[in-house]
Amino acid sequence: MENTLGLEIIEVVEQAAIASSRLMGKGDKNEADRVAVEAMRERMNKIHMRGRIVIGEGERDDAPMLFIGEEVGICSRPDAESFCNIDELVEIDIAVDPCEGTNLCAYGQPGSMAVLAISEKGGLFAAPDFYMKKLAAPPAAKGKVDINKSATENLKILSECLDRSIDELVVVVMKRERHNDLIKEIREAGARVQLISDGDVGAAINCGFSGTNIHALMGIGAAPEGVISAAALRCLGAHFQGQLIYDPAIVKTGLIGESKEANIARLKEMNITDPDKVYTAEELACGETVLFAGTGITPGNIMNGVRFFKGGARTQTLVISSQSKTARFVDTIHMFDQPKIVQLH
Ligand code: VTB
Repeated sequence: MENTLGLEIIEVVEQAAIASSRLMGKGDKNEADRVAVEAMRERMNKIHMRGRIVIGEGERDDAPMLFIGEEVGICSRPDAESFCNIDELVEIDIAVDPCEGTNLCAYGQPGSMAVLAISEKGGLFAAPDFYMKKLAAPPAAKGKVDINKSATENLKILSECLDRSIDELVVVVMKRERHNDLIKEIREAGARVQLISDGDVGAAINCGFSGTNIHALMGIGAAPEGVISAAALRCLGAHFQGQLIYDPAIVKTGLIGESKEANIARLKEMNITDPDKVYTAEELACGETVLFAGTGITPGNIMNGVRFFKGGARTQTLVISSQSKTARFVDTIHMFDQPKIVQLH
């Protein structure tokens, strides 16, 4: 799967990032997202594959494109039998976030990315559009830190695993009211906090690489993006745990409705009978083959953003593979003014 899809998947995230970056700093996050979705979908539909969106822009009714359940790829077309050997094609599940950190892009702030994760069918947890309590940490702390432990305890464990004192640790937390106690606790434990306004996928991935000066991500972000983070961290052998947050009183954003009971019922309908289950990276991205790809829209810690020049643009993409155990940084020059060879189909 990796060999045939790898390069094309890179183009999918590159195209989404280029589209969004044209709207960087324009103050319109919905438009920055819309163009990324459109570009991602257009490129995805040129790939010789049978893909299905498992994490996308939402349910069919309110998301016209890349909605959950949407089939993508040339071999999902109704006339596919005439040019694809359908039975021999592995069915692929895809989790996308065409513009992760839409606010960051809209306001020209660092850290927005076009991201996706793919796996064979059933290989990615179809997370509901809820929140998720997350804990990400470097490979050395994998399985040792624990989301059920307090931040103070986890910082002690991290300091042992990384062989550095607690005051040398940096924890990323999203600046939200719901995190006030967490931020206080981390500071009191002696660690330093990097507050971000948005974009916890990038922050989670930073934990997977040494040299980023980011040692943990703690706090509550969106659940679907948690699966994409988990896919990347699983491939990197780093730590990720996620626990669904279904009680609106905890997040207070109004985005997950008014009632905890109704949310539990919704989870039951999705066959999630233990709503408090803590998922590991390996459970959220359980497929045999998992691939993550992300292109910087605005500059980030480990990746540059899209840079335009006369007649083209330059992008940087991170591709992480569970199969080849590689994390590749792909630096691409896009020559817009050169004619392209048009592919058939
Ligand atoms: C966003 C976004 C994150 O979670 O904040 C969102 O920036 C949910 O949190 O990157 P709020 O509703 O409080 O804004 C993420 O999308 C991903 O987890």
